[in-house]
Amino acid sequence: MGLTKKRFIADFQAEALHLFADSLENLSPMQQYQALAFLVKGYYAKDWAQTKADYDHHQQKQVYYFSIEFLPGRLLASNLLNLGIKDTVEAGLKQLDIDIPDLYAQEGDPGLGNGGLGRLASAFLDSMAADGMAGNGNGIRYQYGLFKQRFVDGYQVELPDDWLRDPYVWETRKENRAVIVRFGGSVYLTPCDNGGLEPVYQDTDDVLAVPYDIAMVGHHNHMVNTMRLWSAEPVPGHAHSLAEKSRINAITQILYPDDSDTAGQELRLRQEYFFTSAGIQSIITHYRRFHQDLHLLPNFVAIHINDTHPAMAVLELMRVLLDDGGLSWEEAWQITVQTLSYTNHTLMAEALETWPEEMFARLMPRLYQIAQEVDHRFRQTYTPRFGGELIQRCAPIADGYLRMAYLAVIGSHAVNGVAKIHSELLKSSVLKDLYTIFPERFNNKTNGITPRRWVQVANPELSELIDSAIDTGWRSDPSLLVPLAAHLHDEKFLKALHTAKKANKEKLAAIIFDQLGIEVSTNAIFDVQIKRLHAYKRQLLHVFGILEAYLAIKNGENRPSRVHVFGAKAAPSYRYAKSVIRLINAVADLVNNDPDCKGKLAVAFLPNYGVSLGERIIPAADISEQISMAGTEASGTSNMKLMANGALTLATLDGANIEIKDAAGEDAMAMFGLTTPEVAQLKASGQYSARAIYEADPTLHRVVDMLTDGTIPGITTEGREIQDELLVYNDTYLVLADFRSYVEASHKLDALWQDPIAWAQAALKNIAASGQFSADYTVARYGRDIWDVLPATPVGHGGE
Ligand code: CJB
Repeated sequence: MGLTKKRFIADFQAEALHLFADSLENLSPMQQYQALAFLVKGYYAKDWAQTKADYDHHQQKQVYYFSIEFLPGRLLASNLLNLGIKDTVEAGLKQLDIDIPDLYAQEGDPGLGNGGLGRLASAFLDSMAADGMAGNGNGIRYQYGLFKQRFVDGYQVELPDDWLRDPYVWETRKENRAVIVRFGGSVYLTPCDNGGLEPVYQDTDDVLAVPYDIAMVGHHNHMVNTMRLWSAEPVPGHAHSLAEKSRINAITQILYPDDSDTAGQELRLRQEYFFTSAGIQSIITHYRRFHQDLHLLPNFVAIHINDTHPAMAVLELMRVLLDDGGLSWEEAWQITVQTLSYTNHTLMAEALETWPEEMFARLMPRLYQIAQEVDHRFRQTYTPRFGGELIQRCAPIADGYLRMAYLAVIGSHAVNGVAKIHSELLKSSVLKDLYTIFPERFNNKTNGITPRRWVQVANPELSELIDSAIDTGWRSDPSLLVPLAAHLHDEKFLKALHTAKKANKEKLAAIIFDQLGIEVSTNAIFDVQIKRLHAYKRQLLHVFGILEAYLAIKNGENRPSRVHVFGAKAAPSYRYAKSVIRLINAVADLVNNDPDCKGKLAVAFLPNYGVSLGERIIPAADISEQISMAGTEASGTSNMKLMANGALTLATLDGANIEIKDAAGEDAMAMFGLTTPEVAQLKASGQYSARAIYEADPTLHRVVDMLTDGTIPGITTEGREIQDELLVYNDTYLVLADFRSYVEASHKLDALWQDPIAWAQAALKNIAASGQFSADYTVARYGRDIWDVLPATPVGHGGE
């Protein structure tokens, strides 16, 4: 977009006048932000309309990414970057004497997701736009996003995230595209004119689904895609009691704050049907504006099921094709399977959604009928070849429950995991039986991230340094980072890399001081673990590493100085996770207030981790902790973001860590711990004894004792609970088993730190190898292998 600084300033002043009837300098930073955001919205409006018109005109195949979570992050800076006007606008803001970081910080960060899954969905929308693929998001406009986290006396306290209190500039309400979603009531089939049967609905609860569209601006390509989020409202003209109205509004009121366990919650089931039905209906309505023949749907539409939450897309699409489209079962089924595809994000048993038949039938009676028929036909078709036992194990309905992951696999033509190891484990464990039946459907799509946000926007210091070494091509095609490795022996460059990191550490240190009152030395190693708090992610192992170092320091040992930075929210009902939060904060108090630790060891647990805080922490990290028990973390994506910013990964061979190792090289990171087969074998043997390890390792013994012996003040209950999990319940996630090798790997990094050039070389290897994890390539692979949608913009060489 050809914008001059002068023109921008004039536009900005005009927008301020238009919106607030005042001049820029009289506006609050929030008003200035709003004026700027509206202006930017105006800058891309034409492209947005044109992109939609072009898709329709060319009847390009469109992807619809259905996800119950999206975490887009703040959009102003990334929109400016994608429009190619960020430098110009910032120069203008500077001339106007506006504090740029403060202006960006005015924007709210929509927390419409819990963690990795939601962020991935948003990265994919960003990348589809960048690749020039016709990609749409379909989700929920929660009135309250994920809770805001505070710490009170070290405990997590959850506050509501009233993110719509200030108008959200980027959304556009599209009332003309609203659809009705029907819940409950009863349904029966009656003969219709064409000789078939048609369903008659009685006493249904109807809800109006109103879409809010948000632009997904492509990178330097004039393409603007759409994320469509649905809001539940009473149907105008229907007489609703107050209670009914509030029941309707409740559907899109809150995001469930548990990223893996919402089974059995009726409102959650309503949410799932709500956005799935609204999405499918609006897709079919749009399709029918251009096509008569529903058989051709898979040529023009790909619908992706992001985890099982939208898995009833299988049933809803069948319903529309059968009941509204008048197709036969066989025809409808073929179209459905060809149109749908499914990504699994976890092997954790509690995250594999199941719904009680009774609840499902009550809320969605017609879908339940269809589910029964799917189940019936599945059993009938495959039992002769695979035997009743196998079929019973993987049928969509069994033992009184609908099993959504199985339904998703049966109703999709493609099923993928999110890292190589995860995709293999799906085939050998949770989806083994369905893999036996449908081997050709299974494939891997390793996750990706968007370096535009995580490097270009979040880390300008590093970005400019990279430009100076290899020019700017990497900004559009991150695989072009590979030649950076030529600077491996360029001391000047390595020192500059160190300087850039240090500048980011200064900024993070200021935030740590500001929020926690802790002064940290930027000469220290910044050791970062940022992710949801889960037992399997083993923040506890990290804490044990800190306690090991604490004891060493108390013992007079000299270690390189470290600052441990945590960011993690716990599901409000997840007791163990909250105890670990309390523990981390208590250890922080212990260490940060001990004069012996001054300048040597510090712990900073920053509250309210999310996309925006991640943008501050990640550029400043020296070490990236990716320490889940092998075989539990599907992929991870903070591992990729941290690597791209030059952090060295301290990791188990789990998820995408394995692919990071293959890309960056084993000497550029520190691997440790039991491997997935070793974990499986140890568990299967029944020989694991956490207590025996505890008894045999004096340091570990001491560390575990510290949980309850009063060394760490204020954690009587929590310390006991955690200790019991280890010694009484025998340490489900093998923290004690991996402790020794974790500490050794960590010491290896300490040793490397003593040689700043060697450290910088390892950081450089990570940066140079990080381009392959760009989500631009990931979605291009989805397009090629699953959706049959090709990028319109060349995506470079990151493909497999
Ligand atoms: N994941 O964030 C979630 N929520 C879930 O319910 C299940 C999985 C995460 O998805 C990420 C994106 O695929 C993965 O990188 C991560 O390993 C997984 O835990």
